[in-house]
Amino acid sequence: MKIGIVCYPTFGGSGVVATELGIELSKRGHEVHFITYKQPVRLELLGSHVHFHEVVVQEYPLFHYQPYELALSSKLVDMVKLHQIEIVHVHYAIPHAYAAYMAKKMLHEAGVYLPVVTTLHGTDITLVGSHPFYKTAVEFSINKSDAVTSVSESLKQDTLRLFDITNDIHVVTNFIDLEKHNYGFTDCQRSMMANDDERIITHISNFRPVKRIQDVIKVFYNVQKSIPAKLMMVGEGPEKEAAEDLCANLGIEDKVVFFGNSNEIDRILCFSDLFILPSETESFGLAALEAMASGVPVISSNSGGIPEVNTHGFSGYLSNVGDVEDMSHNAISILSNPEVLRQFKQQARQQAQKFNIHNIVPKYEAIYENTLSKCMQL
Ligand code: GMT
Repeated sequence: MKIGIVCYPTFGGSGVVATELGIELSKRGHEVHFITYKQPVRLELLGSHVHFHEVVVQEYPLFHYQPYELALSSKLVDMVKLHQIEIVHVHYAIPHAYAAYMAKKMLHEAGVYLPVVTTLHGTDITLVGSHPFYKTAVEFSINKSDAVTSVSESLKQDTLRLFDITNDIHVVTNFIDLEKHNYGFTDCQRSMMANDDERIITHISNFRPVKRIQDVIKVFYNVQKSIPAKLMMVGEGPEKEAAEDLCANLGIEDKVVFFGNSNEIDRILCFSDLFILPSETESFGLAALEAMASGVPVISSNSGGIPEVNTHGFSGYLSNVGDVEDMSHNAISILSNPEVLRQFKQQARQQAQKFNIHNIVPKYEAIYENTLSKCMQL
């Protein structure tokens, strides 16, 4: 198939999922065209099966807001015609599903039928999409998509609760390429980060309020009082400065490393002993899955789709949002006993197997094929 993929090319989970999906589809023989404003961060492999088409928005002083969705829908029309793209898969409803619908309409005028698959990722529904400013257009474009998927059952239920949805929503969970996460990798330069007797705790996110990164620091503060430990904070975002201040106020700044955004997530996870994800809400929690794939157990909140990813007492533990005491207690219970830690690490890796890329990507292929054949019959 010739498949167009529209996504945010930045460090967010939806962009990572879209990129990994495109790479895997290309390995499975499909021709993949990424259409977005920048080459996706994890897309190193451009080749005969993977193409990138840049959406350029010309700055014009009259516009207070530059019209990205207009440029995107024009680019989609042009690329579909030029490369005979058969189906387009948009990740994150805003504004991608809306722009794809416009492209579909324009192509229809030219006698070309373009089926659109929309994947809902989380904040496009729970935080941003359901806001009255956007709701009408988001609901419309979800209902006009030829197929809709969501990354967890929890997100599907949120979508049905927040919008008036007339379309079916298929749950296709996020996935992981286990071969990219070298469990048992020994050359991970752990000694550069911590002493042998110290445990390494890691958090990776976009440091937005929804991630509750102050809770990460507070849990770490409690843990390091009884177990020698270091904290790795990976990412950039609006809450970073406040988190640095909190570390200074608690007197633990020498035990916390702020990395910024990193392309070496697997290297950092390789020397981590525990991952903390205390989010207010999370449709899935891809970062937790990446941690588990590297054999890192997860201490998380129990909100949204996280319980579908992290199993309490097996791959880690779940607590109520904001229950720092419970999270600290759970973290200490895993880290204080080497045999318990070894077992949780093994179970975390086992849990990640449920989301093996080789089992999930065929589900998207089946959706593309069904959508294409349904559209042929119209
Ligand atoms: O977590 C974010 O703020 C970024 C956001 C995104 O658009 O990349 O993540 C969402 O999609 C990810 C990939 O499907 C999910 O793993 C995250 O749980 C989801 N974030 C939220 O629901 C807050």
